[in-house]
Amino acid sequence: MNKPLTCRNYINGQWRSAQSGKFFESLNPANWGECIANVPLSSEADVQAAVVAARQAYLSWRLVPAPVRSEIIHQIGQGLSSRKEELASVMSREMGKVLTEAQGDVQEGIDCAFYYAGEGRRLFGQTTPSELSNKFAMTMRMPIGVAALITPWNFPVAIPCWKALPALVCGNTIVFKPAKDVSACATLLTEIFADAGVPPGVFNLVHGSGPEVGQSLTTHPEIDLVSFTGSSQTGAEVAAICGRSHKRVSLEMGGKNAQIVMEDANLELALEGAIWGAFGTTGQRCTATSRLILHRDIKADFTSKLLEKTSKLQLGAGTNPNTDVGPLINEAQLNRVKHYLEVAREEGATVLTGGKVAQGSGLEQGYFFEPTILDNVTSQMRVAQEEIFGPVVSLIEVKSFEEAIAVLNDSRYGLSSAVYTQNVNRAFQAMRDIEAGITYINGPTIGAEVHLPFGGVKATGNGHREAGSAALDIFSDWKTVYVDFSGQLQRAQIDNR
Ligand code: TXE
Repeated sequence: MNKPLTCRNYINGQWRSAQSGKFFESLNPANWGECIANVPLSSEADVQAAVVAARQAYLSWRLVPAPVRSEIIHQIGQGLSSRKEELASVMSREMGKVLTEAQGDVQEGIDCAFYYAGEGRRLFGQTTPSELSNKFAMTMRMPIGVAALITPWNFPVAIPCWKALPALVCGNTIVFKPAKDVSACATLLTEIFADAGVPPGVFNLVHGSGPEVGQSLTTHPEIDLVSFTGSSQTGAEVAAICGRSHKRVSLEMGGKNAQIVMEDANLELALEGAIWGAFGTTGQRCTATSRLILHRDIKADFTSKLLEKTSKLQLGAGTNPNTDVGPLINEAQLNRVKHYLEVAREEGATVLTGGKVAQGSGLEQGYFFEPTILDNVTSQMRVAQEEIFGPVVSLIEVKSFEEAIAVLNDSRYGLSSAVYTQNVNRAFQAMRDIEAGITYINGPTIGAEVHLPFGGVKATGNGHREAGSAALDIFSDWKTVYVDFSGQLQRAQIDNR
């Protein structure tokens, strides 16, 4: 067992304890007897210090040329690369995900760093003709100010990088509040930012709870922008607070993602996609496959093969190289999944496999739940409508392609979607008719790449997109500039008519 890490807040370039002097523990979800980190339990006073530092640092950071900001972001990419194995190992122990997935999480941060490092030499605006003579017109991206980044536990490096790196390249300063369950990961990430040469006050870390630290940030008058990923319920509260104080807010919330398998699909491919989509990261991805919409002609065959593959999945600690499915993040999440199994049974769904807390050697002190397949699910059931966020997938039978699309769209969420078909016409119809931010053809619902926009429609988000150049629209404002070199007053829409 490793010695617990002692975490600190990082404010104005200094590592500090919380002003309360209190700590909480971040525990290993695969073995709750292991403390991964002792973490400061911060309060409003710590948030205040961080916001003051970020506000002060903004005055100079916004004037650093973007290509110079980029060089620091490039160093962050180098730092992440050189500490990838260490970060992944801590992540696997602290958050529970399988080591290879944890490496993928860090890799996403690295990719993101090199992408936004390049962006510093672009940040393109537009030049366009003016309608008046001897007048010049253009647009420029301007930073917003101090950004609060509120992040969940399921992607401890990738999600903070998705937010922090475009925020930095655009010239904003940051107060970062990670989820309590991944405080050690957030600490290592912050060390990498500091070692890369991010100036004091530009990137600040405050550990603590959502209601205390998170809410102090969303209500703080000196925070200009909040970028949030988490539950729909908390997202709605964050948006309401930001709306009242005219803060910009980007929200990335839940999903109820579906994979359609048509009768003409390559079934082996669709099976592999279903297993990875439903049970990868123990179903704790916002893009996880939680509904499998199966054409009736292949349903029986597909289901028996799915059961066979599922029975082979190994549960265990993410650090064990033989593990396929790790633990859930904490007791609350385990109770949530257990609750949804009760709901499923009450609603008349059939539990084909799983459906209970996992027992067995090595699983006694962890939040393990068996990979679960629910059959006879209809679109109206709560298990087909609400985000479960665990290793649970519901099978829904359909008779036609049109019905499959209708069932997929019968959701308040619209994040990711997948269609397995060999029919090119159906593939293009699906791209056009599915109500989701992301559609995969012949691939699972998970697998986002950092240079493409990420986000959803309907109740999944509020219209913003993370990653790629789309994220720049969250972290910058357009300024439109007119330069009149005619030496006289020229009235648009009037003098040239
Ligand atoms: O999320 P919360 P939780 C969904 C998933 C999961 C459920 C609950 O369904 O089962 O949410 O997870 C901070 N003001 N997702 O409880 O509470 C909090 O400290 C400001 C989907 O972990 O939304 C954390 O940093 N901030 C999601 C972050 O918000 C507050 C990933 C998210 O926590 C706050 C995670 C407040 N009042 C959960 N209350 C995805 N889209 O991937 C909490 N926070």
